Amino acid sequence: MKEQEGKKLYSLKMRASRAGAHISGAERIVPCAAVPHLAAVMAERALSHSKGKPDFINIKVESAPEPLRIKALNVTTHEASTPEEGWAVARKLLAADEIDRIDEIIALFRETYGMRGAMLLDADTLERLEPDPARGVRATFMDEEGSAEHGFSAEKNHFAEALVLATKVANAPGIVGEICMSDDPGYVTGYVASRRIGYARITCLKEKGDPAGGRIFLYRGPHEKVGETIDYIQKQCVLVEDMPSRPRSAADGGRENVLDGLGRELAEIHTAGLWRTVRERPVGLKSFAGNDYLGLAEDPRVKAAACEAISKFGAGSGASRLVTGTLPPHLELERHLARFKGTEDALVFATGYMANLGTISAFVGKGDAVFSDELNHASIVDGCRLSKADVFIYRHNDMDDLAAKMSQAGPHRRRLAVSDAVFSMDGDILDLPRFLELCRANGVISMIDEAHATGVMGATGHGLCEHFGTGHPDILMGTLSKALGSEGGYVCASRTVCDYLRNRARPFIFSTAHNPGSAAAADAALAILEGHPELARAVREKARMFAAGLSALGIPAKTESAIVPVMVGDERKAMEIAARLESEGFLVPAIRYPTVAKGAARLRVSISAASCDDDIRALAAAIARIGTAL
Ligand code: WAQ
Ligand code: MG
Repeated sequence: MKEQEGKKLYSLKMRASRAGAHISGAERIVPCAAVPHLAAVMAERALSHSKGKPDFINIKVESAPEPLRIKALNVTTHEASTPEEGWAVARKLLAADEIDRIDEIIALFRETYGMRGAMLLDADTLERLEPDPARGVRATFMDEEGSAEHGFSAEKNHFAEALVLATKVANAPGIVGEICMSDDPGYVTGYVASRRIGYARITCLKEKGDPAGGRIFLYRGPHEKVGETIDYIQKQCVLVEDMPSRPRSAADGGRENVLDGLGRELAEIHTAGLWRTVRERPVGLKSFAGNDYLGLAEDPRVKAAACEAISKFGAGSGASRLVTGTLPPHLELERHLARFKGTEDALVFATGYMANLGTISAFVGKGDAVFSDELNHASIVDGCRLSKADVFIYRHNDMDDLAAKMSQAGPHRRRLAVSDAVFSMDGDILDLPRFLELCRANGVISMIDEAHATGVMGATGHGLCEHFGTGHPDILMGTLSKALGSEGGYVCASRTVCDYLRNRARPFIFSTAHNPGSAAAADAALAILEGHPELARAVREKARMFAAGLSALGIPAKTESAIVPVMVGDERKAMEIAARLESEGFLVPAIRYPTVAKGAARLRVSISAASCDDDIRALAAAIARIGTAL
């Protein structure tokens, strides 16, 4: 019973417009279970159309009538390099189909431009038969058989959609032919079709960039019966079987064919509640979402430093660091980072991800060993994978397990242990003293990632070594994109380590140098942090206050840094809470697999020195209220 229900067919029709002008439309017929994902894909298609953002999107879901299953028309492709050549091909094909007044019909074609539907024309007398000539006749209730299993793409597949329509219409009573040209300015392939011709693609019917497009259905038969034809075209549900794979022509190179299957995977992602979209950051919300822990990304001094460096040195650095990309802001920043962290030398990468990828893969390789915390950031995980070293993953922050793994590991040339200093999705901190001690005792290179520690941990924001009062690890990595308000990654270490990276870290060697504006901005932020050592303590204090407030309201939360995870578990529930918080004016991200384990979804609240105490209290109250109600 339940299964039957899941298979019941629905028609989904999407229509998007702006100021009343049509932008995009689509229809699919799918089983009940595929409806939610498809509705999302349709909305996405509407929102990303090349004609611009719609102000109105209508997605209509209705139960589909009993379908007729019809085999797809036979497809042929006719190459044409100009519209003239293309229309000559169309004439020849239609002539072979006993349509005589072809030139007059083609002359009428331009009258269909701008119509939402197709012109329905008596093939012999050229009378127009559609009840509403301004709108035309619209074919609906049609799709490929099994389209849900093939998956959907937010991109329009002109060929497949047109072949479905042409197959349905060619099988309508009295229809003897069809002519079609897309109104998509970028799509110049059109077609003529009938049961006899099949689906004949013509690779050029108009110039690229031309927004003209239209359709004619040709009818032959008694006019009293045209109503049946229109009914069939508009209401009969048709599923087209045996759709060919995407045609390979000079125009599309078979590209869509190669990408079949991606849509199915996306549908699975959606069904699991793991669908992700890129969206513009909403404005006007109280943000507890980013990593700008000290509010320095918005600081006028930091912004001015970036602008000044860009006007002096250019918008891009123009080459890799080792060629001609090294500019004064890079060297200044590296000097200051080394001084700030108390190391001999420092090296800046274009991103934190690259710093981890490049450093780990430079230090260990085949035959080496790397020990990595199970909750380390993806860039560390990817660095370990790229290195081809044997990877030993130890339980989160469990130094006994790390010790055990170190003694289990066989003879390796070089060994490296790497850990986040502050864990980005949990907000807890590495047991650095024991970590360093284990590395020292076992002859293992130590590396920590201070992405979320710099500017936050330690009495004056110098990081985890200051917090614990320990010495440095061999490799101290961090980012410029969090408390330092800019972007990029860095390694602070001995001269030897940094020289080694300059010669061996491929992301450093083969990336264009870090943007000079970003370098100067980070440098300015670092100067502010050095001038205001109280900022780090302030942000941690606020985060502790938030966690305590939440706990007092019955939602357990704790933190040692600026990050406060609020555990939810279920992915959809986490998304729902985040959406409700947003409607109350708070921006808080829901974090799901693969960023965290499946079933360990959470809200990730990040506190900034710029967050005000009233907002922090209000957020705790809102989370407690929404979380308890759900
Ligand atoms: N029913 C009737 N007419 C329609 C419909 C419909 N459901 N949808 C569109 N039209 C009319 C309308 O006047 C449009 O301006 C015109 O057809 C063109 O529609 O094998 O994309 O959706 O690669 O822009 C041909 C593919 C693509 C050739 C055609 O048409 C190939 C296309 P569009
Ligand atoms: Mg179109």
